[in-house]
Amino acid sequence: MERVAVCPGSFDPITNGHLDIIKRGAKIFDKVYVTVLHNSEKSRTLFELEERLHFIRESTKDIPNVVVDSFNGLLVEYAKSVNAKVILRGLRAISDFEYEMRNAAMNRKLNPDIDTFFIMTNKQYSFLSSSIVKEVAKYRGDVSDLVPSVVNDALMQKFPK
Ligand code: COD
Repeated sequence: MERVAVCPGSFDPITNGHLDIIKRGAKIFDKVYVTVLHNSEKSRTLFELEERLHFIRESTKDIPNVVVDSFNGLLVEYAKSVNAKVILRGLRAISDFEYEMRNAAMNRKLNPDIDTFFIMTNKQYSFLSSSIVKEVAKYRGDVSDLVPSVVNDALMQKFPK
């Protein structure tokens, strides 16, 4: 049976930390759906859904078993619709743990057939988040080694010198 995982997130925008988790996940699972969850309650994003999808597609185009997608609704419903039994998440620090534990417990309650699988961050990305990238880019700091080049270009356009 094909081992299918969903790597869900907001990806506003995708960073090298996300990409590291996606690449490592793609070595473990037969297929990884990298899916942007875009529920309207979520706070406003810097990039539109289509832009975020474009950045992920560009950054993962060399990984054949990655599929880029989007969904509005419950993550477990999406996972079921693509036959995924695993939700793949990255863990950075203890500060991630509580939030991830809560989500994993709720998802398991909603669908006990689906498990959450965590990959520890690569230590070079342990401080990296989409939020910190946006904040630094807003004040024209250099984030070029923290995000894929397509994202760096878009940030430079959004926040010109
Ligand atoms: N190193 C390693 N991993 C990282 C790094 C890094 N530097 N940065 C981020 N990550 C990981 C995150 O820990 C996460 O696992 C993943 O990458 C995606 O990160 P984000 O920030 O883009 O994703 P979130 O946390 O905004 O995603 C939240 C969801 C959209 C998955 C969640 O809100 C959701 O499931 N929404 C759908 C509604 C639903 O089903 N709710 C019930 C679930 S409780």
